Amino acid sequence: MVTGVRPRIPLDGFWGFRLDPGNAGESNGWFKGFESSDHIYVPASWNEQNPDWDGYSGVAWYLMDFYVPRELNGLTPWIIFEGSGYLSRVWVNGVFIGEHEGSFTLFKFKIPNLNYGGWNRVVVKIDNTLKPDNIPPGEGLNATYFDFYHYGGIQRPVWVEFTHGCFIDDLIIATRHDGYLKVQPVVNCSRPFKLELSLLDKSGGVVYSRVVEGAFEDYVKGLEPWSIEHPVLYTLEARLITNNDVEDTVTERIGFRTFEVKAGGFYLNGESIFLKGFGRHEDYPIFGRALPGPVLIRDYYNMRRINANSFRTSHYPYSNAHLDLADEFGVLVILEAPLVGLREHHFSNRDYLEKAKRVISEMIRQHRNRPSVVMYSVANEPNSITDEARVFLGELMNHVKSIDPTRPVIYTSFRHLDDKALGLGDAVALNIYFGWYSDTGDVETGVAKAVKLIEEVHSRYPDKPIIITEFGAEGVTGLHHDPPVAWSEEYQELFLRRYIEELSKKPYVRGLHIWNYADFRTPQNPRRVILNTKGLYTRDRRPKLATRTVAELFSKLK
Ligand code: GCB
Repeated sequence: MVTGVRPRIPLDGFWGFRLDPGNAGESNGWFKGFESSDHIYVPASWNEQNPDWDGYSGVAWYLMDFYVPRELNGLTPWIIFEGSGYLSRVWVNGVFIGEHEGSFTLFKFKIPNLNYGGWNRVVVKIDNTLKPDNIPPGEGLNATYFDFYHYGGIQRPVWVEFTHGCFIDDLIIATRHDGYLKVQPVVNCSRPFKLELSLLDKSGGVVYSRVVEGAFEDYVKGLEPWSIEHPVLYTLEARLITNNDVEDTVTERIGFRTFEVKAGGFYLNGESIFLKGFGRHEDYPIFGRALPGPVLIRDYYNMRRINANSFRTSHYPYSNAHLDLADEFGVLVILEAPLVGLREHHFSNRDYLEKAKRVISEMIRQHRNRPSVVMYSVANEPNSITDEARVFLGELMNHVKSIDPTRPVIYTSFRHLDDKALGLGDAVALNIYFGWYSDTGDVETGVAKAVKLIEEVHSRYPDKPIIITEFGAEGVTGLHHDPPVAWSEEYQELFLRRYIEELSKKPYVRGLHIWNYADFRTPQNPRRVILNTKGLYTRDRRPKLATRTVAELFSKLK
């Protein structure tokens, strides 16, 4: 997503907060302001900031007062939420300005009534009630249709930003490693305008410039491609000119790279690449569904140490900061929509399909210019054993291609050979747990079943590479046992080692993503010890026994 070089007032910090279990705040006028002695930090989930809010998933209110300097008068103000929810309703100075559904995509509203040279009040009502037609769906905090904690709140940054009347709303950019560059500007302006574009290298030198009035494509000479080893980024700067005045300036960091899926596998810049890495989560003690900067940095260094080159944003699109670092570190990302836990009733529901398309559009719009994002996943483990499910997933995939034809698309399957949609993706993505959920305690039988399964899948879809998007076993940190029995760190190590050794022998398996990078919180459930402990690292990022093995095996996968 482009960043405006614009005046901006960050609203991160301590906000007023109040739970509203009876949903009475709106009729009592809380949108003008409310009495409360509770405090909360934004961005972060509310749950772990106070033990009393931990298991709360209903309505809650946020309030922040902010000062706007007089000099900004005459500009157009926007309030921008990078992610909050599940439902967010927003008022500024007592006036309702908009609402948004979904926790993981950016949204913004124009503010019609800002006080300049004075104080302003933003009030946000969040409703995090889990319902069967939410994205993702569920029926309560411990009755989710998915295996991660249903955190709530304003979980990503919030800010107020100012534009002129004419502004650059977006730049849709496509690149290839041979220097191909395509830019489609989306400009909001009713007057004649032109755009001055410059491409800058890391040191700020202009390597290409051009004046345009609309979309164009070109080849830029002398560029260094973006790759895993050398993730070279350039800054595309666009200035909007009307009557010789610069009305707006935006920038986007881009990289020149080509990613393709062919029968032989995945190709980055024309070279075959094995995707090794993880499914992950945004989950951290106290912060909830928000990873603080130092943890993100640690995560990327850990992934580098362990020789991973990729991850999937299971099971929702991650924050801008998270994915900015993927661009910087040269990590490939499968960007997954928050469509996890879909059941039969979703597939027959046209309104749900439209809602799913909307969230996919928002996700792609936000992250499509990133070199790190190489593939989309439209859903995780839909129960796709009916023709209706196949049609539904097919529509989602067509929707993706209609917005962004430059990237391959998959969904991840747990119904395997019973899955009616398996061949629809550009690659086949399987989540496999033989040796954990079945054949518990017997890794060899589990691995043998996994091998048999992929042989059968390959014989059905010989033209599609296979990526195992999940495989893993619980490993409770500090729990040791000889022989390796289920739940011990030794069992987890054995499970991962044998899966990687055997599955990587198949030439058509071109990706192995361990479930999961780190332990993460789950609903309360007899199969979970507060956390899902399939992490290779603990929730606070300490390594488990299996990390050394995985680092060594990953180093050999090419
Ligand atoms: C899966 C899900 C993932 C779970 C995992 C598990 O298949 O995709 O969300 O956390 O299994 O550990 O059961």
